[in-house]
Amino acid sequence: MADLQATEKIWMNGEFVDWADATVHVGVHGLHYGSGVFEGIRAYETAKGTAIFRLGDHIQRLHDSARLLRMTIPYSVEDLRKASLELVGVNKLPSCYVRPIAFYGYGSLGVPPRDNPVCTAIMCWPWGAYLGEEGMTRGVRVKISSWVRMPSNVVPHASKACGLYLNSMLAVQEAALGGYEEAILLTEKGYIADCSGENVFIVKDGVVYTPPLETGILHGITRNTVMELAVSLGYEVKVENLTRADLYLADEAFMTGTAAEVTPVREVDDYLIGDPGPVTLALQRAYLDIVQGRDDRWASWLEYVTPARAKA
Ligand code: PPE
Repeated sequence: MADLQATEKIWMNGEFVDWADATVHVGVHGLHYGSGVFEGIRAYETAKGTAIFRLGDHIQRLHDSARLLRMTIPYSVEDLRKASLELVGVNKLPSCYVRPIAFYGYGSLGVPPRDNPVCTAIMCWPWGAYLGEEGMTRGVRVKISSWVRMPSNVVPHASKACGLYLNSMLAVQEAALGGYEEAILLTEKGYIADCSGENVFIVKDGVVYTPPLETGILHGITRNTVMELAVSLGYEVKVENLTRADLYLADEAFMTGTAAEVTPVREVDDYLIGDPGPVTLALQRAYLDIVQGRDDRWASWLEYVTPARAKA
C-alpha cells in the first residue's frame, strides 16, 4: 500500500486550503469516538480527460451514512459532487483516490454530540493498486479472520462510519501478521461477510455468487457495478449466503472495492484456488474498461473533471 502522498489542496468546510493546513484540534469528537463517515472514490485518466467513477452514488452514500448516525452534513450532495470535481482539477491529478469525510468537530466531549459542528473535508491523492500490482495479476492470499463482522444491529453497516473500521483494522492486522494480504470476516453465524475493505465474490460451475447485504456488509458500489457487468456478460449472478467451504472449494474467487477494484484471490487459509480464472479476468478487464472510459455503454457513470483542470 502506497504512503499518503501530499497534493496541493484539500477542500475543507467550503474552501480550498493548503494540504498542510487541513488540520483539526485533538479535542474533536470524531477522533475520540470515531463519530464520522467517509467515502472512497476513484478518478481515472480517460481519453476524454480525468473522470470520477460513480461520484454521485458515492456522495449519496456519504449522506446516507451520516443520516444513519443522525448527523447532518452541512453541504448538499450537489455541493460535494462539485467540490470533488473541482478538487481533482485544482490538484491537476490525472488519476487519484478521492476521500470525502464528515465528522463531529470541536465543541463538547462526552459520547452524545451536542453543539459539535460537523466538519466536512475532501482529500485526494495518487493511490496505486490497493493490494499491489502483483495482487491484481496473480491474486492475493487471504485469511479468514478470528474477528467476526460486527452484526448490523450493533452498528448499521450500510453506514461507512469511521468507528466501524476498527473491526476491519484488527482483522487485516491479524492477517498481515500471519503473512496474508487481506482478511475475510465471517458473520456470527459463520457466513462469509466481506473483507477489511472489499466485498467478496466466488465463481462455481460458471455461476457468480456474492453474499447478501443482510450479512452486515457495506453496500459496495463496486459490488453493484460488477454484478451488473457480470449479467451483461451473460453470467448468472446469485446473491446467497456462503460458507468457508464454499470459498475453499470455489473455482475462482475475487474481491471488489473502489480501492482494490477487482482483485483476484489465489489462496484462502492456504487452500489453493489458483491463478485468476476466466470469469475473474473477464470481469476485471470489463471493470477497468468502464472506469477508464473505454466502454460507452456505461458512460453515464463517469463525471469529467476536465473544465476545472484546464483552468488550473
Ligand atoms: N467493504 C468494506 C468494509 C469496505 O471498506 C469497502 C470499501 C467495500 C466493502 C467496497 O465498497 P465500494 O468501494 O463501494 O465498492 N473500502 C474503501 C476503503 C479502503 C481503505 O483502506 O480506506 C475503498 O475501497 O475505497
